[in-house]
Amino acid sequence: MNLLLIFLMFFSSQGNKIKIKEPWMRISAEGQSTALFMKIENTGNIADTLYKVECGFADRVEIHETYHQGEMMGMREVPFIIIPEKSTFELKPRAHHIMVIKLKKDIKKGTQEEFTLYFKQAGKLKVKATAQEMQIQGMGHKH
Ligand SMILES: [Cu+2]
Repeated sequence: MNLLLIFLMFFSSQGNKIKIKEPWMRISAEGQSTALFMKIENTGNIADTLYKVECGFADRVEIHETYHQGEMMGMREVPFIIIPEKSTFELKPRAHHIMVIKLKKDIKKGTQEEFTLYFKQAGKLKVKATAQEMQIQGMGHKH
């Protein structure tokens, strides 16, 4: 059976089993980057995969993970995040996050911006994230 057909079968049988909770992003300025965080709850009986994120106000959006190398902490792009069935995956500072690179405008505290998330099973989901100050000290986010 071809992959597209399998995809369509899952798509039609799954319904909306993915719930996005508490989406927020770090305040930032035009020309710089920010990061988007949220909890992704999968209430379905099969795993789902987040493989792409888009927004209309940045040059590029990537899915990132952080890693440790001795004393150093870095981050790198990953092609997707798998959310196992009946579980919640949390994107948070110092862990997985959505990197929003080269902003076309300032992201001020309290403003809301829309993102589109693409899941293999749940399809396309739109979320509105609220801009907040980063709570954790010493979090460097350099590109
Ligand atoms: Cu990053």
